[in-house]
Amino acid sequence: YSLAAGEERRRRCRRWRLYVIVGSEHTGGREVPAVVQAAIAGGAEVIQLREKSLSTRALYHLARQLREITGEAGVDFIINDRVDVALAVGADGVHLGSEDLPLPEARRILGDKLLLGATAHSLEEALKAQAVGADYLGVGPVFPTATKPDIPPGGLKLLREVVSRVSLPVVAIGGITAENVREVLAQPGVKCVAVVSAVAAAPDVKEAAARLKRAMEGMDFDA
Ligand code: TZP
Ligand code: MG
Repeated sequence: YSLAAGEERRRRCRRWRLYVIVGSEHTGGREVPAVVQAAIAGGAEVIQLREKSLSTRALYHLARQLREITGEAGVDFIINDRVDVALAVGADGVHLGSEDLPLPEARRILGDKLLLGATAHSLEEALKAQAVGADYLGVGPVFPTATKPDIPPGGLKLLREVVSRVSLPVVAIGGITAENVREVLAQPGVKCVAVVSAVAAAPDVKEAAARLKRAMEGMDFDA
């Protein structure tokens, strides 16, 4: 039964095309819930709340609001770093990196319904995350990005390596814009892109998300 639950979780992630990450440092002073509403109106299918410096209570209140908005829209809601807050607000999943709870511990706490995403900056990290139970992988940075300047970009080559060696759904991240999204999704097996600044920092958030979705039109997601 647990195998079937894992397959169901991965199936859910494979439907994603546009994954939008929001946090108050990236919205240019605008309210995060308003930015999330606009991103969903523009076509985001997954929202991740990524807050690195709010108090737990403030994060909880914000996450509750986003759970309400995403729930009404039928959009998946993922919380970065915080297994406890994800459970508290009934989020759909958690995204964890190498400095967060180990994936097996997170899975034990979360039960078999919630999605567990992991960050991979290299093929080695991707293989490791798959081995310890991730449901999807965020792979990048693909391109240079001011949002994560400390990690050297792996390029499309990193995506190709990971997709050829890993069976989990892959979410490409890092420096992705409407200008380069087609070359990212042209890599066989890459069906979803995650963006921070291209949507959350755009002057017109809804239009920025819609522009990314339009740029994806006609791509063969079954390949
Ligand atoms: N992980 C790898 S790159 C990145 C994260 C969180 C930041 C992506 O931000 P942007 O603005 O879409 O380049
Ligand atoms: Mg983290």
